[in-house]
Amino acid sequence: MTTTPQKFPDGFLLGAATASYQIEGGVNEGGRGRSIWDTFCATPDKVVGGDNGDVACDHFHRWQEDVDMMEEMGLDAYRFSIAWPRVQPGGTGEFNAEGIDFYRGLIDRLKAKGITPLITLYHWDLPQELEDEGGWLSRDTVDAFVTYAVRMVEEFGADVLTWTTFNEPWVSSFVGYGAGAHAPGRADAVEALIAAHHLNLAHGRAYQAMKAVNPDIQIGLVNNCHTPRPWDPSNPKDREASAHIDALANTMFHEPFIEGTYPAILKPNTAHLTDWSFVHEGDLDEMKGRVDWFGVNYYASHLVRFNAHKGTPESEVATLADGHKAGAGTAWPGDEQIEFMMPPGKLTAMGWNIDPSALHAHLLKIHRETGKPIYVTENGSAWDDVVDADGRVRDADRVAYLEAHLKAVINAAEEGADVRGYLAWSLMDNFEWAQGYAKRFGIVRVDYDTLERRWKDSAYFYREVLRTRAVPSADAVDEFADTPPRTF
Ligand code: PNW
Repeated sequence: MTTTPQKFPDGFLLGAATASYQIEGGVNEGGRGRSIWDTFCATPDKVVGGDNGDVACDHFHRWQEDVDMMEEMGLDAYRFSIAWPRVQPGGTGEFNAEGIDFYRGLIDRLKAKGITPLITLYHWDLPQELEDEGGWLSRDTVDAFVTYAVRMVEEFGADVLTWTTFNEPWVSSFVGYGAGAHAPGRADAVEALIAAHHLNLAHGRAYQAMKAVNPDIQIGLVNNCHTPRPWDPSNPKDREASAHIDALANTMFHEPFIEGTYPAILKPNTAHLTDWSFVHEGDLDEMKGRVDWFGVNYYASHLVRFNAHKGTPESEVATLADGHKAGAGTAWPGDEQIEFMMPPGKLTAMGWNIDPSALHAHLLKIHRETGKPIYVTENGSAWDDVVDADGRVRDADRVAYLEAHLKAVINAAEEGADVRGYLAWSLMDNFEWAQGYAKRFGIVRVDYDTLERRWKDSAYFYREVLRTRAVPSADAVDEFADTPPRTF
């Protein structure tokens, strides 16, 4: 018996996402300045294989073909980020016309092909000069960000309506300043909280200033969601541990913009570390109400437990299996007796589990807690893909992951979550941060020797999703995969 596939709601945006440092390359071209990721990659033992973004996918030179490829796939939307050091090399002062022209060309071509551009202003590539002056520990960086954001709206606000200030402030602050596994590689739990607060403040201030330039734009904040569940739901200590992780990972990055408060449990839970005096009077007023939508980046779910004797052999830092535990510090201030347990089931090449039910639950949770429109701004999986003798990349695991998660999104929308779109991570294989090029998230394969793009089966599957506005069965891939495969 066949059932009619569920359709995406009318007007639902289906697309793919990337980020500047992960795909552009051209780091010394077009007047681009240095970013903290250039520095981090040049520091020994920070990135697997000593990889860096110098060439990446060479999108800086191949952007036209890349947009053509998106058109052929039928994408409604493309989420990309602007490299701040490309448009304002030092992070303050002069803007760089050549850098601005690069993004103008990209936006114009997307629009000419009927693809809706979504801009992210900050996907982690802070200009190095700002880091040298204290980075996100300094309120001067907050002001610099506002200036940069306003200028970008002046340049592109007439053409682009959907804007993101920050991609995953939790990662920028807690992995970059807490764990030390991302740039700038600092490892201090209190610095992580300070950086997080300043990122939130920068969002609030930039929101106000950007709206003053163009009240029509819709400004969101994109959060990587952790979906902690207590290891033993009947154990109150495990439930508390899970609530602490939820507050640090999720609520801390939306409650200020809805209620004008930080989650109540954070202060007592971190009182042994800080008195939170870095939150100045009036800061939270500059956040309350200042968000139009929330982005949800979802990959995996998390099992959390209390352990007075943390560090036992059976403990696994499952969510941090992507190298975040390589840093000297912690990504979770106040986690002295909290640990992440390896969830059951198959794991992706990142060591992350596969749990579409947690995406479904998280979308409904964000809907309940914020009432705002939601975009799934990233979702995808890394696998050790191979090119078969006939040139096909039969990434059945990625297709199955996509199918299951797209269905979870449709179900959440049908149950009332105001989900407006889904952006697959990622359009193509790219520089996976501390994992370098070793982990492949693309629905299109990139050959890093020739820079050729080759559609994986997941790209054909996604093209079919776009054509039918529904989720086809993963088994049907052979019916719509091209032979010979599309290459660019
Ligand atoms: C996101 N975690 O990063 C980023 O937005 C992308 O740039 C990245 O390529 C993608 O996910 C895949 O990693 C994350 O610790 C980093 O849970 C860390 C976590 C989640 C997402």
